[in-house]
Amino acid sequence: SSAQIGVTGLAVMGRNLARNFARNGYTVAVHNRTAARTHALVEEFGHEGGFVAAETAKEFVAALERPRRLVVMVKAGEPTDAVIEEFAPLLEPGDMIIDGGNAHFADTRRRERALREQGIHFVGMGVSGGEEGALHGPSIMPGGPRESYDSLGPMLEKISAKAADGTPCVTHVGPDGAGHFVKMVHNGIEYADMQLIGEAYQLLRDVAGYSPARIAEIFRTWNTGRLDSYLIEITAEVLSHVDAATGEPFVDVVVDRAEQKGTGRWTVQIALDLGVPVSGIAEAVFARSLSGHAALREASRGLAGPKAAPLGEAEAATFADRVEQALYASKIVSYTQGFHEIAAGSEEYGWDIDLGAVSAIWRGGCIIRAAFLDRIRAAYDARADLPSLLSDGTFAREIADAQDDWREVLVAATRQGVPTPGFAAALAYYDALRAERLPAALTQGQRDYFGAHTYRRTDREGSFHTLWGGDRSEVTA
Ligand code: NBP
Repeated sequence: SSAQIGVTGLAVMGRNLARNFARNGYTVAVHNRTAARTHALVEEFGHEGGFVAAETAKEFVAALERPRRLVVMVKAGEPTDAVIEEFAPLLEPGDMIIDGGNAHFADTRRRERALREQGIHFVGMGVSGGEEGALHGPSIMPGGPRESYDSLGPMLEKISAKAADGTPCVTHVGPDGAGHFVKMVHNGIEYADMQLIGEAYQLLRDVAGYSPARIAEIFRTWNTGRLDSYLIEITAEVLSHVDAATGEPFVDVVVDRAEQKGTGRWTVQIALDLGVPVSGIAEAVFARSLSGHAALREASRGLAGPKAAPLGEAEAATFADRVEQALYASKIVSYTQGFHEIAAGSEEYGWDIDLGAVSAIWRGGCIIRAAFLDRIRAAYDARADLPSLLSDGTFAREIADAQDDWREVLVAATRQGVPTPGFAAALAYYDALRAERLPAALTQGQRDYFGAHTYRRTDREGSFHTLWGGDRSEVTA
């Protein structure tokens, strides 16, 4: 028993994570259902560090020093349960099973509860950064029992990404499903970021009349400012790429139907359950779904509407600046909504999640890494119980400065018929929050009319009902 950590499940993610541990000086036991993968890993990358290849579950467990740390990197869902069923009987109290897959946090809660009874520490661990991140340093979001982090944390801190200030992008997020919950919301925010970037691109293309190559240059410029982020950077790369076969811009030869694996959808489903308005993330999920409805889109192609007429050169440049403002303001709203969901999940499940620490570990390694996250961290560090990111003075001021342009962009989009559900949902959220009065009062009246659901009054305590079918007098409910 010489290995400090073990990884089972050696597809792209597991293999690269195992290599990352080995490159950082740990001896890593490696195992995979199909042993060929295990041998291939050791053959190809054995020179990178200390690997112990295990063919069977028994050999794998025997190779690990105690308390055992066993990382599971298999396909989320039933495969994870199958692996737990296989390994749990071979483990002893105090050993750790660390699930690095994209599990649903409710599954993680269930698994944690079951394994706790056997004295096994189950760590649901969100990992972001794709295969490159897994190898060179991901952002890591471990949940589970606090004491497991004491022994696991230092290893994770070694292999994780480091923020610009050198801080490891990993923290103990909270008990049981907290880590996977935060990873889920990370992915929801990622969907929203991508949708907003997509809308900015479409506006620059159709309203400003710019070519993909020119838009790539604009994104490169934006990437030197407050929008500095991995997603903006790769957007410029994708937009400037030219298809070798046709000589056309790559973005023009790709079928425009976006796919999804499910974490964005989960973010919205859970938000609905928690009653948290994540309208921007929802629009991003729906936009992908709509894009995939090929037959529906085909059947709707002849519907009436304006055709975008590109602006002149000078106006286009002004418009591009406005789009940057709209994108930035909408991004603030997306993160506001995502952090609201984390706060609500933390409250519901008693996780006590430190929102500042979450934004800090997203500064490096993960897909949404951005300079912006440092500012979110600063906002929560200044006030841990910030009711909303929008109530932070800096963000409120930035939105105030951006809003005229944000509105102008939406006017242009609406006039020219360019769909901008993300920008529009973000602005509607902002305007709804700042509204003195909402039509929810009318909604309450309607509900009372057809269903006697009662309402509260602005001037007196209590619940009331109007006798709509009678003399319309008011009674106390
Ligand atoms: P996959 O999600 O493609 O899973 C393949 C692995 O699962 C193989 O090792 C396979 O073993 C194993 N496996 C399956 Br399938 N069924 C099994 C079973 N019943 N018992 C034991 N092993 C089983 O791999 P991946 O893309 O490397 O992702 C791994 C995890 O990391 C997933 O949960 C994923 O959602 C998550 N994740 C992925 C990314 C990414 O960018 N790809 C990023 C972040 C998180 P075999 O070799 O014997 O078939």
